[in-house]
Amino acid sequence: MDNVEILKKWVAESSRIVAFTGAGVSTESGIPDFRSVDGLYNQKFEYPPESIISHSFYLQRPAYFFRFYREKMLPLDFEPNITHKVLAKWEAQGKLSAVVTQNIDGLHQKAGSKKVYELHGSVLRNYCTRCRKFYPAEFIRDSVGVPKCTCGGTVKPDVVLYEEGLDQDTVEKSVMAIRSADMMIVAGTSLTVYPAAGLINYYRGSRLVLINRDETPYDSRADLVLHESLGDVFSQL
Ligand code: CNA
Repeated sequence: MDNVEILKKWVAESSRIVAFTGAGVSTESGIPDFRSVDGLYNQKFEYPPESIISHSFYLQRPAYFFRFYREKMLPLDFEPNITHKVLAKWEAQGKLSAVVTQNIDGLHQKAGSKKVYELHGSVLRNYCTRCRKFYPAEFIRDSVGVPKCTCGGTVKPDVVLYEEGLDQDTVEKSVMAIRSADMMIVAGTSLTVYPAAGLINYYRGSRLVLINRDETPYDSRADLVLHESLGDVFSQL
């Protein structure tokens, strides 16, 4: 049996699949990831992208932060691809209990997934840091310079920047879903960003599947590894 056949069999036999996804799930929708050859980290900027999207940079140079954010991190007008859609279908069929994602693009929900734990937040939610008023992503896109609320406060995307902590409630729900999963599919992530990557350690089953074009530090721990394009794999499922 080849790897995709094994994967198909395991999916058919499972009823509490958890998908743990990263930026690689959305590259086939047209959104660049961070670490692929054509990803954001391999493009030339005045500062390393890791610095620009850190909390201290956001505080020190907000105008620069928002220019970069609008140009490179605000992926509006993109559509879910086959991977997002298959995961949503499995949830509707009662086979998948949750998607735990590092993505901030909202594409899992756009594909129809309901239970999505967004470890790193979402570009679709934005709040005034002073009065907590909500703003949609279009407000950030259409603003100039540092986006300001009517009260004068800065409107900040609900996205977890480097140096910022994860939302505890989201982490706890993710851990609960992963702990009770009978299969875990890790897809499109380099598994280098912590603490998110460490959540894999909560999986206790024997069907840990890694689907990623490049190798990851967890390859040797997985029960099945596919170094393939997600679109190629998921279009067969
Ligand atoms: P990453 O470190 O850029 O890794 C992505 C991985 O996906 C790489 O190892 C690639 O080999 C793999 N990959 C890319 N395209 C495909 C494909 N079509 N098929 C199979 N494998 C593929 O991204 P991570 O998610 O691991 O890093 C975590 C960061 C990236 C999170 O904080 C995210 O918020 C952030 N990010 C999110 C988005 C988004 O929301 N779409 C985009 C860019 C970065």
